[in-house]
Amino acid sequence: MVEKCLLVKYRDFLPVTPQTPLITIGEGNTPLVRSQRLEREIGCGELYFKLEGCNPTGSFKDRGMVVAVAKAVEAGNSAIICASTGNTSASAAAYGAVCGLTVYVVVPKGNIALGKLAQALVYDARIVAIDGNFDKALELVRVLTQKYPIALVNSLNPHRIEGQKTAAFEIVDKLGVAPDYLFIPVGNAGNITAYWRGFVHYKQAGRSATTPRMMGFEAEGSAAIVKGKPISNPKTVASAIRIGNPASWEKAVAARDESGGMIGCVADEEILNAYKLLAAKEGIFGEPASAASVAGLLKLAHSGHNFSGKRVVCIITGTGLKDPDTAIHTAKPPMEVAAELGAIETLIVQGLEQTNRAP
Ligand code: AN7
Repeated sequence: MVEKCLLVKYRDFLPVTPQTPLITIGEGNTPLVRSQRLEREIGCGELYFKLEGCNPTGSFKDRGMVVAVAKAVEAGNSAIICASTGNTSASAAAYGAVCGLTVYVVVPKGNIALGKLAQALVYDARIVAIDGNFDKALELVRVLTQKYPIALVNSLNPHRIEGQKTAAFEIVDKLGVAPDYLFIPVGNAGNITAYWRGFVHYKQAGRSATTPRMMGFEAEGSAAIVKGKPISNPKTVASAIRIGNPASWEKAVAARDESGGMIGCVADEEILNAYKLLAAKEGIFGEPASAASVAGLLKLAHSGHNFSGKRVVCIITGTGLKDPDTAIHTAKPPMEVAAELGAIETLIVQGLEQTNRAP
């Protein structure tokens, strides 16, 4: 049986009308996997990872983009535009391609992960690389969409938030209840806004009795919400969340306060540590920005926060394959030897001895 597409499955909760084209490239229905090792180490009741990197373009953006693009087509638009740190542009380019739209993406020059640029290129978007950061790109794109008949598909577009809230529905549908805590990276703050809306709507519809505490994490060098002021030159290794003036700032703060959660920040070192742990201990290769959710959980657990008996979900927002540079620069290089049995055997014997010595 073919799975129902996102627009059909959650139709009652989405702005889908009889005129909305029911497009799909297989978005949504992503795995919610139980932790194999970190759950025990942290001492929480149940720990799950929501693998949003399993969406067709490799990030959660596809959930919102399918709705935003379908609505743009319904409204008669023939072009869409976004500013992006990379994932939004890849997603816009893919859904725009399916619908035969002209897609413009404005990105910070030299500052988006290689895999994301590769995607936008192959999906045939018109890529404009500016000498400025994401915040500047978004500012320019907002002005352009007021002057020209081009649909804005950043998360300022309310259809994006509507689509992205379906991830919260899937979590409740799979667990049978809402989790106690939801850990999520925060960049432009659209996704934390969307999840909160999803959990609230499901509670209102009688599908869950509770809502989770929303635990958002910014990167320390880009932590505008935590610091309480925009950051003109945001910095972090996690290029996806290198954003200094989040567009959904107030909505994220409302999600935090209404849910009894928090918005904190994690240093690059903590992000990279979580990025490697997630891969080496759980077999999950998320991109650095995605690891901010896990880094936030580890930070709280290490500072004595008690998660025992609690059900915790971490959102892994995008796949690590998008950012090969960070992977190669932070991991151990391959062992290079001659193409001879003896040379490889020596390495294997050394490795076995180390394993046997390990406690
Ligand atoms: C992997 O693509 O902003 O807080 O332009 O790609 O909703 O912005 C990406 C953001 C987290 C933060 N994880 O989500 C873009 C863009 C990944 C991301 C975020 C992004 P928001």
